[in-house]
Amino acid sequence: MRLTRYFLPVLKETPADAQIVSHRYMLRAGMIKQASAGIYSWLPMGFKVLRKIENIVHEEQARAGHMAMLMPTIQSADLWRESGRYDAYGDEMLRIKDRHGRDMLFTPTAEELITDIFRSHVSSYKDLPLTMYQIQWKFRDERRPRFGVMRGREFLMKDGYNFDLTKEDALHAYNRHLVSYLRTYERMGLQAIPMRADSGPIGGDDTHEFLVLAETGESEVFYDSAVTDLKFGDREIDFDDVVQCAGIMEEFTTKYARTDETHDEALFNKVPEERRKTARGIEVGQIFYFGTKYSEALGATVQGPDGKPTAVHMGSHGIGVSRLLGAIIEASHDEKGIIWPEGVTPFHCGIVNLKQGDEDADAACEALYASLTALGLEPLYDDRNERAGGKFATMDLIGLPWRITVGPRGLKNGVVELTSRRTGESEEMPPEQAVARIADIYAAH
Ligand code: 5CA
Repeated sequence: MRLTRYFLPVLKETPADAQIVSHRYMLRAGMIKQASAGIYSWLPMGFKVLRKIENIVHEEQARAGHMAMLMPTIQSADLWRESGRYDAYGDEMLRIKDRHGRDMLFTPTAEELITDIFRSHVSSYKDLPLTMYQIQWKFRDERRPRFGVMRGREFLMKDGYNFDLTKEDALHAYNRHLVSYLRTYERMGLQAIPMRADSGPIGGDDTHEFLVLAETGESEVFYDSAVTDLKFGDREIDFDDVVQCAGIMEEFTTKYARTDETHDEALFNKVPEERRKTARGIEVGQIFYFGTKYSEALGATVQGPDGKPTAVHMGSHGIGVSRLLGAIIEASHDEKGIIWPEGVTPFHCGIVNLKQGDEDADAACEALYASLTALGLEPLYDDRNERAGGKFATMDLIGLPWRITVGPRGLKNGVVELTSRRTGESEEMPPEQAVARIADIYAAH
């Protein structure tokens, strides 16, 4: 992409109403624009990162054996009356009437609808286990929408639902989700720590939230600092392997890590003092096991091996897809702007032409652009007729992890400069070598 053709409405001024850094940078980098309180338009660069995050979620869900599907955002109130949540959900639910006066709502989550699909089509235990998920917009009329995409009213969520014959099977589904989420977040360059949490309006006893540590997080968290040493890495996982998934679950959830909702001072005090940490965190996902709460309310039963009708055991599992953009920026930025992790960056690298209009510089930039593109990479070429300082400031703000700087002086010596956004370190090398280095870096992502 050439910057002169791209819609990147960068703001020079820091928006006054944005209180946290991710919100400020998302506005300044022209990624989002508020449409009304807690509701945003996603401009091309913001949308590109959103798509990258979605793709990682889809790939990791497929790896765990879960099926993608899509349910409507506008749902009839009838099902929610059946489950008892139409009233219980309170003011967070946006209620709508259609032209016939029928009660509809904008979905805040989808346990009811998926359970209805299940009860209409599945009647035997032989069709279990079953896990389906969607990535779909949700609406919650939050009392205080704030911090940009972090606490929106409209937000994009991955919500997955498992149906199992027994509690034991459903707990395997719970562990499987936990394991798959660990890998999902790591691919986005994040450490998200599973913490024992409270289930709120979703219900159930077993629930973990995934928290990214950040000063601006809305949750207060208490943890044993040893949890931050745990890395998921490149493990080979067989997601059907009950023992392996349970083992990883144990590894990542045994050490003390809780949100304020479930914090237990006496237990926490058993952690050696120097490892006892209090911090703030951003909740980027939550998994639930709630047994037969919805299957009993909505009559989702299957014929069990004994021939008797059995209510299925369920869980639901969410990832805050749009919130993740904010969380990633909170975890990875400096005073100049965003620093995208390679896994989610909107463009793989920037090309900065120090002297637009110089024949050699222009030709070298075009050649770099063509070679990177031919390798399946997406460069963003700053081909504007602007001062070098302005070009660097834009690149630093939008946070592409790598920058190739091309100028007539370097070209006389046959070199361009490759700069890491994270470390600020630069290295001179021939253009072909810069291309090869960038290709190598992304081969691992
Ligand atoms: N049905 C379950 C799991 S599918 C559910 O709704 N879980 S949730 O309420 O925990 O939401 C899942 C994730 O969505 C949260 O962990 C959070 O990351 C994200 N989320 C929740 N509310 C908002 C909001 N107002 N703005 C942005 N993201 C949100």
